[in-house]
Order: sequence, then C-alpha cells, then structure tokens
Amino acid sequence: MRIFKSMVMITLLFLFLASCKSNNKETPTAEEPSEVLTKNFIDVLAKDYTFTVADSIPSGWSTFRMKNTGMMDHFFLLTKLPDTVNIDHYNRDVGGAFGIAWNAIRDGKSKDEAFGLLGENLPEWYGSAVAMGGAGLISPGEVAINTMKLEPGYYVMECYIKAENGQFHTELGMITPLIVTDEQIDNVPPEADVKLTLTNEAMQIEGEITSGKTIFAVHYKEQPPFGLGNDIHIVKVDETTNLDEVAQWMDWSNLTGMVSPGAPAKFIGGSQEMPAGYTAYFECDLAPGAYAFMAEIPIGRYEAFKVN
Ligand SMILES: [Cu+2]
Repeated sequence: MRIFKSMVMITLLFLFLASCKSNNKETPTAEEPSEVLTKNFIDVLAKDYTFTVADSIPSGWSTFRMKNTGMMDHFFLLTKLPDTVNIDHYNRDVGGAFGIAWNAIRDGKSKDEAFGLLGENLPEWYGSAVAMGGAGLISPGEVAINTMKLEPGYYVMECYIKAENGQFHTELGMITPLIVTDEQIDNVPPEADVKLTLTNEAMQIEGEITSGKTIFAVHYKEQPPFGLGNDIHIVKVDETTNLDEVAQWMDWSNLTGMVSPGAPAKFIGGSQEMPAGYTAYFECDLAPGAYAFMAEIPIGRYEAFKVN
C-alpha cells in the first residue's frame, strides 16, 4: 500500500514537473526534482466539516497540499500550543471564548462589548499560543499549496469559516491536532517567483506576476501586538466583484462575515499569519485575468493585480 502510494506520488510529481516545463518560471525540472515535493509533502483533505491529515509530521520545511472537496470555503491555520495544553483545552477555552463573543454579536451587542468578553474569557495560556501559518482561503474544488518551516511541538489545525447557521467550522469538527516531531527533514524552501512583504501598514509586492504556476514568498515583517495578525489571500476578480464587500466578508465578527456559502468572490489560496520575521511560501496556478490580494486583518486592506 505504501509502495503503491509512493508510486502514485512519483507519477503525480512527474506530471506536475512536466506541466511546469511549459512556462519559463524557475520551477523544478524533471532532472532536478524539488526536495520539498519529494521529502515532506503533506496531503490535507478539507471537507464539510473535517480535516484528514497525518497525525504527526517531521520538523523542518513542509509542503502542505490541501484539497477542498466540500461545498464550502475552507482554510487551515496552524497554531502551536504551549506544552501544558492540548486540543481539548483549546476547544473548551479558546473555542468557548470565541463562542461567547460571537453569541454576544448575534444578540445585538456592540463589537467593543463582544471583544471585551473575548479578552475576559480567553485563557492566560493563549498568550503563549503561536499562529504558525497555513493555507489561505480556498473555494470548493480548489487546491492550496503552502510551505512553512515548523519547529517540533503540538499544533492544532483549524478552519473558522462559519456555516449558514453561523456556527464556526471548528465547532462542527474542523479542528485536529498535528504533532511536529523531533525528526528533522533537511528540506529547502522553494524558489519564489514573487515576494510579498506584510507590514502593519501595507502589502508590498516585488516581482512580476505572470500566468501559470506561481510561487509567492510571504515575508511577515511586522505583526500587531495583539489580535489577529497580518495574512494574505488571493481572490479572482470579475465585473461583479466588489473588493470592499469581500473585505467585509473576511471579518468573522460581521454577522454575514465568513459565512459560507456566501463568499462574494472565489478564493484560490494564500498564507495565514506567522510571527514577525518568518517567511512562508504558497503556490497558485494563475490564469490570465484580474485578481486581488486580500487581508483578513486589517479590514479593508487589499491590492488588485492583473495577470497577462
Ligand atoms: Cu472550513
């Protein structure tokens, strides 16, 4: 079974590499297989509402490939927990605190009041939990490819999009532990075509964005001192897309925010927040057309771009 799986992986790898040869990007060739793809490639299946992923993975540079086979939008965020807690504490204490805040918003309380309740109810240890990246939002049928360097530890993988009834996907089962073991993998990060730098004021874009498979490096230069951090997501844009509306939808604390189905644009990937100083990578296969980089926080930040 394992050998069969490896053969399938190798076949898929060669098909992938063959497809890369059709464009001029600096992607791996069949003669030089990518270390990242061959050594520590982690498949994630996102459905409504579960993740299927390995229980444990080695540490070092890892490439996650998440396929969304559900009918809703999904993402995954990895959070490294302090040694004293596990997923049960996370669900009860962190999920519970967000649940209280969200219920307050639904009951018509102000956001200030709701965030006050969130602050009061989050456990002290949450200050030591660290967001360590993950796949940006992807619409049904899309695939997200993300590469991050992970230290050994206990992580939770979660998606907090909301269902039509307002429940977070985490509450519906879209949260799972992931152990990153002490075993080291000497993978190297991929070579990026485009560099994105995130600060508390802006998204900076370096490099020409062309069609085909494109690897984006995301450098997290700054993060705000508390609350959600800087991240980046790509949406497809057409005549009907209103980017302000998309930005509002990305705020979970809005009544229709992050409710899926209901996303006002098609999401094709991105990279979740990491601490300042880190760099992560994600890959998108871009057809010619109009797109925008969107941030979950701060609300309203986006940068439109065109691919020829
Ligand atoms: Cu989800």
